[in-house]
Amino acid sequence: MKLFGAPMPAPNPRRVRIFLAEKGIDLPETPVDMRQREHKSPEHRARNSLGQVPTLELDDGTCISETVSICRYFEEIQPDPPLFGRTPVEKALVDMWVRRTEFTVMMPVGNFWRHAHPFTAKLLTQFQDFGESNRETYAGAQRWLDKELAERPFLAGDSFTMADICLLTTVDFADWIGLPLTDEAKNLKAWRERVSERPSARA
Ligand SMILES: N[C@@H](CCC(=O)N[C@@H](CS)C(=O)NCC(=O)O)C(=O)O
Repeated sequence: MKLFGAPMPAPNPRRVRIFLAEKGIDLPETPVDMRQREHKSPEHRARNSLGQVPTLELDDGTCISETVSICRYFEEIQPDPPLFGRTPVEKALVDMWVRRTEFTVMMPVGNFWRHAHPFTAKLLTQFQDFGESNRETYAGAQRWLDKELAERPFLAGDSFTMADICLLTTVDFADWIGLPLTDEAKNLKAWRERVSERPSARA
């Protein structure tokens, strides 16, 4: 089995590394050099036709892409500790918060990265006004999350789950591209400190 990924600050491969660290699964990452555009090479596109990382290649040659799908695979082969919930309700809540993180938090961060960040300017056609507009969208997402996290220690409830992994990697990446958490988001900041103390967060 081979896990193709890229180091920090790439948020998606980090999600898998944190997930594996929480599970205690030792699977070193095979680096794909994104600065050299190796993720767009024919060799990597044969594993993942979108030319993205992470991708997991199984011993029989099956390639699984999409971060959450890769993590679900590991959850199935090693259920403990559970990171996608135990009961039907917990599982649904984790799923809900993973999707909300992807659509409501990661989307504005990704749009800012693609359309307003100088690093990506040389890689694609940017729509700067649209890119900049995502600052406020992300700020609104923070205000919303701050209220949610006033009521519970982790995003989907009382336990650390895949939803926390998705959100932590998103806010850390956002910070790196110049979108820090706002001072008002006190519960969100406290949550970030709490989950960042876990050894897996160093992955
Ligand atoms: N939906 C995908 C997103 C993967 C993704 O966007 N990965 C980034 C690195 S963090 C990437 O490969 N970007 C290059 C590109 O999209 O061309 C997932 O969850 O795995």
